[in-house]
Amino acid sequence: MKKAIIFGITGQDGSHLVDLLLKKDYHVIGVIRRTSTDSTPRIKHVLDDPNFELIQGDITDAHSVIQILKKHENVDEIYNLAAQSHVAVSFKQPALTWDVTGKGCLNILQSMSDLAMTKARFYQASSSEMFGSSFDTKLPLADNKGTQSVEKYQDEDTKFLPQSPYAIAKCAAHYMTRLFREGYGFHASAGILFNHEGPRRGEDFVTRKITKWIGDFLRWKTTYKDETDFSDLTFSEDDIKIYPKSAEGVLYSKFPKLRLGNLEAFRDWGYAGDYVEAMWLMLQQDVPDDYVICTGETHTIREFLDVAFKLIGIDEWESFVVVDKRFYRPAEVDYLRGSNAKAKQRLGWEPKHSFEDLVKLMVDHDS
Ligand code: NAP
Ligand code: F7E
Repeated sequence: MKKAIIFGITGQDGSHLVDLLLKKDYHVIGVIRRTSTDSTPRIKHVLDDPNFELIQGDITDAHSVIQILKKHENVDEIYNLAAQSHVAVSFKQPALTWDVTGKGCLNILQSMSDLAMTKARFYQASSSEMFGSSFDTKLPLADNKGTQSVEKYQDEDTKFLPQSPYAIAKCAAHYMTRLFREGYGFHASAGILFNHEGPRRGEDFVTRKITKWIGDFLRWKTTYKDETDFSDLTFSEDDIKIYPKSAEGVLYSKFPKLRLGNLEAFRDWGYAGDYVEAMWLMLQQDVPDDYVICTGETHTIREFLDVAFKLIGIDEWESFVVVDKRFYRPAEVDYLRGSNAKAKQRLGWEPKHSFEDLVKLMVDHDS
């Protein structure tokens, strides 16, 4: 039976990866940091699995990392998914982000080196945020009208121009992973993953913030009237109001509008369940390497709103949303669209869910 350690077990990806590895008959050790409230909701369903165990540790504490690895020196695979992963938060807490997202990776790699764990394979969760404002261009074949437009994309050869403390910390961890691979001969790979989402996504990332709001809004609406009829709503600057006919003693009820930041950025959004498969595949290769994992499609936040609101019967979402400058970032990543040609060719990996599937999955889950 193969054995794997997952740092970041309680996060979105950690929870999908443990599902995948248990299905593949691994024994999985999940590293969990001490928190004052329960951080296991995403992994509740595996806590009693005999092939799963939790161990306490924090990747910023090199001592705790080396003790964990020492206890499991014969481990086959180590996945580092632990991070302060919120880009906007990284502008407010840059030093913490550096310690967790950057140095945390070094703490694992250095421990592997100190313990001479040359057999263990290592995965680093790198990010499309490392590209920042950088992209390459290609000319696609002209369409049947002879029109040829330039396509912007990022792949493994695109240079990094990070735009946030988060992205800078990820670049450091990425280069450290490469150094341990090329300098010390470790089987260390980095997946440069573009945004991936799903029902287990943290509620302060834009996709889940939108679908969670939609679910809460529908539940509020149904309390008073039919959820599919929106003609009985009125709108003030910050709120949506309803005047119920039957609810006794209630003159009106109000629900806060959805407050978002920049709606113009483009993201290449995929489904998290598909992406953990790519992480595993990278560690099954004879030769370690770095891979871009993405769908190859890009959409703005406006387009996400279009699809999500249409699913609940609203064609014009503008009056339900407030653009709030508080959610703007000091520097934005305007355009992300990956090319997954290398992953397709070498790993045989492809995303299984379309953009529309993803939005529906999330709206259905939250409604
Ligand atoms: P996430 O939901 O934010 O999960 C992050 C995980 O890291 C959580 O389990 C968290 O534990 C843990 N963690 C934070 N600080 C830690 C520390 N000091 N010691 C040990 N563990 C710590 O992130 P995700 O979406 O699953 O992403 C997984 C990884 O992929 C992250 O490294 C992220 O930066 C990277 N990534 C994500 C995406 C994406 O679109 N999701 C794309 C590219 C790269 P708590 O539960 O205790 O907070
Ligand atoms: O923002 C805009 C925001 O926070 C996406 C992380 O998993 O993917 C994620 O980083 C876009 C940005 O994800 C709101 O300005 C508008 O343009 O959902 P996000 P992210 O920053 O792309 C990468 C690949 C990672 O590696 C990260 O770990 O949406 N946006 N309004 C908003 N974003 C948020 N969070 N909240 C808003 O209200």
